[in-house]
Amino acid sequence: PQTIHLADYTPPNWLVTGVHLTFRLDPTRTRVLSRIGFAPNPDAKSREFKLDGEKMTLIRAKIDGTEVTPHVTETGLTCDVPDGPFTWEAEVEINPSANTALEGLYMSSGMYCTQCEAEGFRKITYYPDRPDVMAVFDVRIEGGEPVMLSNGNPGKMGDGFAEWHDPWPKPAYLFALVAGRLVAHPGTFTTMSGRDVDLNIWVRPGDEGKCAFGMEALKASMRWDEEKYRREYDLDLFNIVAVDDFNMGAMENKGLNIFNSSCVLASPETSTDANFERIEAIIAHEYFHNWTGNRITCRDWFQLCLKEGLTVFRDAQFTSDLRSAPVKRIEDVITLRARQFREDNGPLAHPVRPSSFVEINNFYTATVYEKGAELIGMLKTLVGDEAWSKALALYFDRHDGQACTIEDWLRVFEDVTGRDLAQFKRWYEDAGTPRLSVTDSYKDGIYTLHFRQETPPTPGQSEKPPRVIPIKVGLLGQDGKEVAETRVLEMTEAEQSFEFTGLAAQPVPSILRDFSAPVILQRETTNAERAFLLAHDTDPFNKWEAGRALAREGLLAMIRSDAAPDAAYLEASATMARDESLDPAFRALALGLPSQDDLAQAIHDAGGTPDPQAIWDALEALKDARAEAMEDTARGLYDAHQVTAPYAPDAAQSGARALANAALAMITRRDGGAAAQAQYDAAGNMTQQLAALACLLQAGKGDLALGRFYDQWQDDRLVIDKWFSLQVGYAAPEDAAEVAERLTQHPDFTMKNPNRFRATLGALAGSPAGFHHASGKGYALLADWLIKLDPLNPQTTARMCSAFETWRRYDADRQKLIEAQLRRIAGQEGLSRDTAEMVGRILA
Ligand code: HT7
Ligand code: ZN
Repeated sequence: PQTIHLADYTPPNWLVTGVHLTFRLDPTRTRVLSRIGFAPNPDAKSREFKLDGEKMTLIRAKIDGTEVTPHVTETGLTCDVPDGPFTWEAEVEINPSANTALEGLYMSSGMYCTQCEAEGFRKITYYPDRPDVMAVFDVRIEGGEPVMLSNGNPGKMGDGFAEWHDPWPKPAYLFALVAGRLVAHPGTFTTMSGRDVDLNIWVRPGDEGKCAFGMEALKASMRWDEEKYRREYDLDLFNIVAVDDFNMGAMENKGLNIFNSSCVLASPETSTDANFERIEAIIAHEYFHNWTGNRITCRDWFQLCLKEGLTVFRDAQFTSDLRSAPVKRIEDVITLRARQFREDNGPLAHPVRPSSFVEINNFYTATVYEKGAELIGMLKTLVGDEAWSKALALYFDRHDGQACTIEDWLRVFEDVTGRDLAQFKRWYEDAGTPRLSVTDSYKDGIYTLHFRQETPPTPGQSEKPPRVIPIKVGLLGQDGKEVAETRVLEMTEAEQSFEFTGLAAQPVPSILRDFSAPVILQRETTNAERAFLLAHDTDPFNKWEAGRALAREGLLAMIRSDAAPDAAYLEASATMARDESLDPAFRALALGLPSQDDLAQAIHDAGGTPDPQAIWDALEALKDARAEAMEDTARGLYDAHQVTAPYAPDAAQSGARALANAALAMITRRDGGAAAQAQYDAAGNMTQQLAALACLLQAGKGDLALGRFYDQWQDDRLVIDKWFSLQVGYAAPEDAAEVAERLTQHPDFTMKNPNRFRATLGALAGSPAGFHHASGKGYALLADWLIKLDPLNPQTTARMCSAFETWRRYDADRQKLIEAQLRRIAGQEGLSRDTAEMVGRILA
């Protein structure tokens, strides 16, 4: 397969002056008629005319009305064309029912829908399918479906047809079409300039009752973007459609966002508080793309972080404003470490802006999205809030309607601030997580922090010059009071010292407040100091971080040397949990323990070999010890945080439920499940029902409740996904693979639905002790299913291969077992380019 390099970018030979598409829908033989205006690009070096196109039959093609015979291959066509502007017409036939890859035009639950990012439009018709070709689209849909939608504003609607006009030039990846038996949950929004916009969430009949929350989230997003960034919506209509079969979370098609139904449908009975928060964030994310992604798009797919990093950053700001900023920051760092640090420290490490790829779908990664957003956050910290606002205003103004690069983005900041951002750009170009080690000293009222940065080599990159790192630091006195204002230290050298003067005594430093840079902080410190920061730090992130470090150190001692659970940790976390001045949501997060994967990475980083079973045992032992030490505290917390008001998925109520459920997990370890059973029986919402079920499963008392849960929810796919994943996630390590295998035989299991596949096999991959069980049965089962899925859905198969990315951390026996499975996958005849690339990189 061909590797594509950023350095080889050339502008398109031909520009598109307008697109007219007619769809004659048919489940197996859809006809797509295109009429496209082309004009030579003055910036191009060649006039060669090439269109992308895959998995379609060309019926006829014309240039300026005269039939032509292009040279057609598996990936597109070439044709002799005039020197100047001309009109291209083509008729192609495609088969949506046979499209199980869920890219291009496909069927989901009897409805037609599309997914074109990144390169799906080329499965709909022949086109220059690249993001720097932007055009105005007119679409006519024929086929008699009750609802027929496309991008933009509605045009003529008649018996059996619908016409749509999108006035905003867009790349083909933002094209969308949906048709089928759908019902709308309507709404309206009046923009800041007083225009009324019609809003709809389109769902399958029966799901109407799960749209109200999404609609409010959409309106809140529209208002927030106006207030925060002066960004107004620019069409008369904004449609969202819920689709059951979808490879990712959602897609920001212009005026017609398409969502995985799990990321938009919500009701208190069927969705947890975490589901609500995620849905709100994804609706915001896709809406915010209207400006960061759609109006200003990417020149090429190497620039993906330009739209994704910025939009993730914006959606995080939105959630922080609507809910709790510290809680959102802690949640984001937990995910960053779990997904991005893991990626950055393994064979799949790549820069936020990669310089080459085989299959772009493999680069919708935590690095591009989450680390991309961290880079935006660092840039904002470095330039300050005022310059940030000016730069964003200039970016929107200067680049509206353009397909841009990271260079364009950084130049805006250079122009606003006069700073040279060349060193900052390394963050986009160099993969790997910097290790930031720090030592300190105090003499004559001067406190000195000495930092050293080093980034380990990553695939294809051995040398890593120093980057600019914004390090937020606060200082606490021995009485726990702040003795200096939080300062942003700007580290630019490999080693650098910073002084704090006028201090009466040696302070306790609080370093990397708010997690101001995506680095691994290394500092020799004591558990006493960690406990002190947990008790006194005024920076919520570092307060949480101190508790997390205390737990981690105790667990590592238990794993390494069979130490007993750390009494200091148990004491400090009980005190924290009882502290009524702290937000319950924060306390719930602070009661969370490092994940099995975090601990495995920590052991590996320290030069050891993680034993997944030992990690599991230590976590279980600590949870048991804590449940015993905090028995009264847990009961007190549980009783005190019962919500009596009608259910609302807001920050306050979800925080209370999170704390009560954390307490319930502790209580269950003492009472064997009595309180959990009572909660299960009385639960009026999914947050409480699912938490109680999880406790019962953990206690080995879940069989009855599992059966009842299935009977109650068998007609609700999204709830049944939870039923699948919970059973795998709560299985004992030695049983996890068997449980997953048994579930793949269940009549409700289907590998054609990515949500169900992930709920079952993704849950196994996400349970380290079960997945890495010494028998190797977890590896074999996952490989079996990836091999089965690949011919149907390469994109989802390839993504799930990352379950194996940490394989070199483990002992020789496990490595051998994993390698054998990876080689078995790699050896499959006809393996997709997506999966071949992923397995190849993991094995390299
Ligand atoms: N921009 C979208 C990314 C995407 C995607 C979504 C659904 C299915 C396949 C996809 N490929 C790429 C989603 C986003 O980041 O907002
Ligand atoms: Zn996005």
